[in-house]
Amino acid sequence: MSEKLLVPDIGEFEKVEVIELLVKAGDQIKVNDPVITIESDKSSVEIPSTITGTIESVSVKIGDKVSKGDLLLNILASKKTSSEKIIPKDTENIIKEAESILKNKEGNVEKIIKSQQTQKDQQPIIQVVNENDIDPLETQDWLESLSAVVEKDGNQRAHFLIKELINKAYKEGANIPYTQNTPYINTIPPEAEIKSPGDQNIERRIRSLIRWNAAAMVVRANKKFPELGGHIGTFASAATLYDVGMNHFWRSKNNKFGGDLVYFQGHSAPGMYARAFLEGRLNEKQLDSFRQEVKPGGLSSYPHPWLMPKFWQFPTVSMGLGPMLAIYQARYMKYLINRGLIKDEGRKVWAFLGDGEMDEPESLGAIGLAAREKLDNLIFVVNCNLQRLDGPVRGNGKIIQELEGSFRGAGWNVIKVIWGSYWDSLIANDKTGHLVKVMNETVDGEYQAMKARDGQYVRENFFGKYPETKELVSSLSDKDIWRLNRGGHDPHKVYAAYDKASKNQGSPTVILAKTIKGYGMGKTGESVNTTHQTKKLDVDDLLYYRDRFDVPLTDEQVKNVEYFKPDDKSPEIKYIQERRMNLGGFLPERTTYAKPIKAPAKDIFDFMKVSTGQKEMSTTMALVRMFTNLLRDKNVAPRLVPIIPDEARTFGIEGFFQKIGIYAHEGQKYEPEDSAQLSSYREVKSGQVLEEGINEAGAMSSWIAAATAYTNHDIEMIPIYIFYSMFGFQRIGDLAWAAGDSQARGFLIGATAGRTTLAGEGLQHQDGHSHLIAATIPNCISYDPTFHYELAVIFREGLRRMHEKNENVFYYITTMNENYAHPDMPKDKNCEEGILKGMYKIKEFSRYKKTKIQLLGSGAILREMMAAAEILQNEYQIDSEIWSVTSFNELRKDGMEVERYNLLNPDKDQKVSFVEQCLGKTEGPILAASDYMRMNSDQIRPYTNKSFYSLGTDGYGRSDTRKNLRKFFEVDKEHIVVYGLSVLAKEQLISSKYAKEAIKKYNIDGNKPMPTKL
Ligand SMILES: Cc1ncc(C[n+]2csc(CCOP(=O)(O)OP(=O)(O)O)c2C)c(N)n1
Ligand SMILES: [Mg+2]
Repeated sequence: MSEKLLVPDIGEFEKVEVIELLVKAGDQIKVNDPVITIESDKSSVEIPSTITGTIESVSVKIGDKVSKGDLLLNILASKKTSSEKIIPKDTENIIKEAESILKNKEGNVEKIIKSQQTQKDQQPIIQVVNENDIDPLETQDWLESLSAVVEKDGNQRAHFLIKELINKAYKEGANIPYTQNTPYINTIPPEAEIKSPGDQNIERRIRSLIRWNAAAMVVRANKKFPELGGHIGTFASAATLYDVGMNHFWRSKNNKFGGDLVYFQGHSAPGMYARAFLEGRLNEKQLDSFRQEVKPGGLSSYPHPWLMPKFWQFPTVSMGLGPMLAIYQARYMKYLINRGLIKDEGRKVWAFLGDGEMDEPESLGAIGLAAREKLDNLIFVVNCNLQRLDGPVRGNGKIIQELEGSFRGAGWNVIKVIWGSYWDSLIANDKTGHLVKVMNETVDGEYQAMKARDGQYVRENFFGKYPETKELVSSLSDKDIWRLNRGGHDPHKVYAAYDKASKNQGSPTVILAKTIKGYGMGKTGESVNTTHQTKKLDVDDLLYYRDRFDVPLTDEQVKNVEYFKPDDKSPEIKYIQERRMNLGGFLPERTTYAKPIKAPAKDIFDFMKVSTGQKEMSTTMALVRMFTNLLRDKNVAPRLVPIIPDEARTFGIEGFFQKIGIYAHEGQKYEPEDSAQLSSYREVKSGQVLEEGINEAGAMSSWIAAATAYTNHDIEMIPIYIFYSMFGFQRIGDLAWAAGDSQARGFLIGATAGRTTLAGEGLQHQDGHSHLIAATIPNCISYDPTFHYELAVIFREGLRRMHEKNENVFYYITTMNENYAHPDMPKDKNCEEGILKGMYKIKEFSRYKKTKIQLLGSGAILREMMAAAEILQNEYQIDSEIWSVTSFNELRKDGMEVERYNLLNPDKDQKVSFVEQCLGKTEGPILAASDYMRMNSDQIRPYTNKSFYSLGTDGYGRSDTRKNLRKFFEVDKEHIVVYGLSVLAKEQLISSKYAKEAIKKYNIDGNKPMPTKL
């Protein structure tokens, strides 16, 4: 039966141009195959078929303008498709998911019953009632009823009743929020702890050696060169947290398994090196080159993949970035799984964070996303040693309780590991609840001070607070009291927490582990405010440290600060090796087995190398057209990861919503308001677009995860993050730096770029410096193209270098929203090379052969240069050569290198910079301009011997028309003419009267202050 394919609802657009016909009469097509591409002045989008069959006739041609309801194709339908409502592809998945949820629910009931049974055996924790209690007897009644419920029906029932009571109270008007906190005790009661299968004695010995060697490497480095620095106290507090993970939980990448991903706390790096030393991965010489990296083979101060590319996986030392990067890493892992690109092997992302670090806004900034996305592959371990660099994290409060509230409120599974095993019996004997009361009441400042003193002090100031607690420890000696350990130093408690965290389903987990900063460092270094800075230990401290951890070294060896590594055949080394082999290999370790992606054939970009004729478009739109084409390349298409922070419509890429879908782990549970439209908002579990919301830091973290998938998941991906250029480097600069360190590969697109090109948005939005910030990152390659063919050449080369040749660079490309016609790509064979190196000659005016000027224009301002050149020729008989500068940054890099070579090789043939190769033999001075600060073009000033002048957009942006803005910043064609004439006069090539006349002619006010002052 013959059916008609009509233009669907395309939103507010009408009379939209057909720019591509993707099918012809006689073709077989299926539902969803794209048939034509249409383009409005803002965006281009493919129209898919809703009919399967053979095309009888095509009713439109390129250049036609179409609106909703117009006829596109007549199709001989092979199935009755059009009249049936198309069932979205995902429906089947949704049904399957629903079924599996139902199944799980059944299983959950059993689990709940089981957990109720185990809970039954647990001791209820009795809390002492508040001092403000007006009726203690009534309180006692309620508490006893509750205890009876716990005993008879278990915790779940008790919890249910409490919740009902709260609801009731709320309805009756008592709307005081229910606390997010639990008492200041461990989340896992002793009876529910899963026991470690490890040999505790041997593990303690190994841990002691790691502690010793970690401290020794810092002390030795600082003995040699006191300027080197380093940290001892942080790892001392975290050794058990790392060791339990290393011995029992963290699985390495190997040929059978993708590996867990661990973000180590930056300044605990010495501990990781010390373990690698025992594992035989590093030798003494390498330990001795800690923080001395200039000679090859040194160990970097902190985790830096750039400096130790086979060891470190994640740069974490700029605090606050690790937590965000880990969350987005876990989310990206699920993305790859849901898109079917990697297997679901139950891999985990672990992130180690300091309690002080949690004050960074970024640290908590993305925890809501982690819960929303149900990232049960994510485990945070916050080492709560109660101290940061200067002093207590929360002297007057309790960091663990505060973090518990924040994480629980966000929907995380919270496991508190506060007290060690020695406390178990005391807590069990706390029949009156006064011990928990003291624990709740004591603030972190006091907890810290206690560990800087001794057992007697703790007896008096902690247990001495109430007669009941004093009595509780009456039979313990001061030494016994001192031995009461903190949860984070107890391998049993840590094991139980890790085990529970690893098995948690449906939410991310945070482990809040209480420890002591500088644990074991004695009087000078333990729990004192200066612990963080301690990098030298004197002989007495070292002897104490040795004795504290029973390190088998003689006094002499201690005095020499010798490392200790047992014989390879010793039980310790055998154990450590065996544990790691059981877990698949060593960690951290950075490898990649990703296959390169073949760059698309050149012809995929051919359409961008021919003139657009009369048609005007922005480079942003040209980019979107290019993406649409790339999505037709079978190698590239599945690997593209478009990332957008809520600006798809700004950049005209909302067509991707339907075409490749927005990633949503739960699919789409609602029918979108615009479901009838072609670019309707489509969320899907296997969606390709990462729509991050108004969240540039999150979007950048996603980009980093995708841009390093080649090493973390052994799959090469092509992330393209498109943002308002002003909210790029300036906003997320430190993450971009971390991306460079991580050896990220991918594209950053600074759209709506330029100080005068984005006209109406004003000061906050107009970027005149992102290229300069981009230039600070050594492996970031940046371009400011003007025409669509430049963009095509740059993009293809980026794909080739990064994703085919696996160079560890990333690209920053600015695109604009100014519409103009794009010319043919010049036929000159050197054009392509010039585009990539940073400049090429685009036009020459040589009618008069008297006076000449070299005009260099970049991005949006190139067209002003071209217009000015025409005026100079026609009205002033000045010839010119116009150069399109695609990258001042790349030209500068070349210039620096050439200059350096020449200075270091004064006796050899001197090289010539690319700038000089282009301009050296040309006539006349140079006038350069871009839509960025003068500093941008000034970058190449040293690399040419010619006179050089620059124009730019220094100063704050403001809103106005493009024309007025360019006039204000003096980068419009009239100013270029005036400045050009003035430059020629200054160089004594023409009389100054021409410039003077032009100033008058164009109404230029010579007394106007610099735009930087306005
Ligand atoms: C963004 C940032 N600011 C400052 C620092 C310097 N710094 C390194 S460690 C540290 C204190 C860390 O305290 P905490 O997070 O509690 O870790 P701990 O050493 O106590 O485990 C500071 C201020 C940094 N690395 N990164
Ligand atoms: Mg701390």
